[in-house]
Amino acid sequence: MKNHFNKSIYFLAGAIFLVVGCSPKNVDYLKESKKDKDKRMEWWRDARFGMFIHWGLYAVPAGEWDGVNTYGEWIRHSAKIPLETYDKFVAEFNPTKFNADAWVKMAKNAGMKYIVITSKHHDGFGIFDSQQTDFDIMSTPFKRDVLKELADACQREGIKLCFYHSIMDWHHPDYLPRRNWETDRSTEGADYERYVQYMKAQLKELLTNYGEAPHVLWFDGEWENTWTHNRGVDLYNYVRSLKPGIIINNRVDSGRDGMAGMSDAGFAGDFGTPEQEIPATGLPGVDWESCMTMNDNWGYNKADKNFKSTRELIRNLTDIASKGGNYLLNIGPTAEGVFPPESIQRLEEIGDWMKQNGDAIYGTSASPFGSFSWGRCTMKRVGADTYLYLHVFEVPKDGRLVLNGIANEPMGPQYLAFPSVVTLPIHREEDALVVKIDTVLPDKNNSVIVLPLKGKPDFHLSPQIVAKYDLFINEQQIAIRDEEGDSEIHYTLDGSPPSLQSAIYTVPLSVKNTSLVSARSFRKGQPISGTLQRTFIKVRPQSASGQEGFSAGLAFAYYEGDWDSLPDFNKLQMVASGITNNFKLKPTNDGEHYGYQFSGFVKIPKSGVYTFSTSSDDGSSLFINNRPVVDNDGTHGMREKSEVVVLEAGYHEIIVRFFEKTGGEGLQVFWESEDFGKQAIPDSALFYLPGK
Ligand code: FHN
Repeated sequence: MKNHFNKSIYFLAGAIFLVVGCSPKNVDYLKESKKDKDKRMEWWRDARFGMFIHWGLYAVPAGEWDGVNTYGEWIRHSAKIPLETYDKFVAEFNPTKFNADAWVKMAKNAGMKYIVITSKHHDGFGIFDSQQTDFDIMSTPFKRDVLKELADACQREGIKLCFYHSIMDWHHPDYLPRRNWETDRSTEGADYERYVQYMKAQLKELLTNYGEAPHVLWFDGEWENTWTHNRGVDLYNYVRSLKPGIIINNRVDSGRDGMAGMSDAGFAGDFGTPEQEIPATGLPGVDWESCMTMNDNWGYNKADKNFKSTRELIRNLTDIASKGGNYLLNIGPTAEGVFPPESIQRLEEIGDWMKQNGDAIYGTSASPFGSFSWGRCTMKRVGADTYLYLHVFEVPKDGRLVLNGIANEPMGPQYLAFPSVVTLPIHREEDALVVKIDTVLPDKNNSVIVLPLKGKPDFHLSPQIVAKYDLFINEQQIAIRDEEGDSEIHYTLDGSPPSLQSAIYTVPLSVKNTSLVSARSFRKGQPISGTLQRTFIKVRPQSASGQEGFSAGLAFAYYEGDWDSLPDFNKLQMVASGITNNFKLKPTNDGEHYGYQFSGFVKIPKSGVYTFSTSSDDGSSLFINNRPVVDNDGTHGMREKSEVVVLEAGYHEIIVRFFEKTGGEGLQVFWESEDFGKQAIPDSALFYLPGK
């Protein structure tokens, strides 16, 4: 019987690689030209829609352990299953109903153009035949290389197969750090560099043994402190050196902004990876892909029946495409190798919609119009013309779809799913094209109207009213900007519609009272844009504390317990307390099931408008002067929430509450104002009252 986690196998593999390992050619692929990158990314940008598959040993327990049934692919860590116990799943993993063609056809029929599957998740188990370890599918009763079968099926069906590969590895003896509860698992002899060589050796297998696949390498688990920017850049170049045309996500490097998924410039990776969320607006010139579950788990959980409706899934796809992103929708197959029936049903229903409306998704770009109250808009060039796709979710009360700032001559709009000689009525109102629709929509999920426009886009968006906040204390400076230029901006401050007779904008305005600013662009005496309105409200700041005798630091109270949301700490038995110099977490238990309440004063340097934010895993909340400001509660990955308050210069009471259930953990507290950008609240701004 193969000993499928023989340590010596790992060390031997690592040593061999170190001696004979191929050192990647010294090409810095990050210096690639825009033209070359655009060519490499073209198929991915056109695809817009892909299937994520999380499948591995964790499908065997199917989310349940020790009477708890809320786990997913993190079960080994979240349920603190010892390695030896978890490894027993190897002997049970026998997905006899697995059929690569069936999986690929379900993805294809749903309108998905690519599949990203977990070659190895955090548990370290490979669903492919690796020569680097026996902790893979060839040690199970199944003994088939799933990735090979999927690669062949994808080749047959014209679907691009991609691999998700976790940098974090809870199984390999050289991976560090260990799970914080694995105190009995020695780190003696562990060599992280040797682990990196092992990971590279596996990646070389994945990059060279599966034909054209993988078309994308989707890294994950890059957030632990052993993984660094330098390692990320090196790994990016290593992968590209083996498959230069491959696409790599931004989780290859260490610059990702939590679940928002984007990285600052200078970090490696071809696209951002928002997770379980959709950016509020498009990110012009930035490639990104929102990955989401269909229910609440990535890996199969037999009890998780909280599946999103087909309508929500179609509207997510539409919202994402209208902002220029890709949608990676997840399936968690069972240990038998089949998709959950709820997933199959949704894939079929999405596929029905895509068969009629796929043109409004594939190859489209973000429309410049943003979101509408009635739905979304995507856009693509078709020959010399421009096609707008109006995705109607709800019929406006007046039945009018108003598209401001379009100078193009329209051709006949039609429902994409029901092309007919009858076109929908359309007319021009100054700068706007107006499409009239009936009160009954042909598709309850999303009715798409194609609106062909002659020539290349000739749009003129409303001017931007530029000011950081909508609130002010005494006076608000307002700039009005027309990005397209070659126009005259007219504005009003009383909410009336701007006209040629209204004031012309020449220099920044200053308002001293609550004002409704309206702005519109004109050219040669005619309006060429819609009207943008923005209200600026004059408010009184919250008064500062009149107390004195402050000392530098924050008071903290530390608690332990198992919560799914922030508890009322005042009703709990405190485990420890003291003074700290910032919102630092120093749990004294296993780093899970604990909470903090930080309290003190924040010194506001200047009366004004401030944004406070918390970024936390799990939940957190922030109060100023005992009023709730940020509610970032719940069990989730690192997630940021923010809110605006208006404060007088001086000391204001601040309370931050935080709890960690299991898994990742972290708390950051930020502030920003008119005078400075978002930053962690510095120690120098935090105080407490001794003896209070
Ligand atoms: O920890 C993983 C999680 O299991 C899942 O794979 C998601 C999907 O993107 N990524 C990480 C959480 O951010």
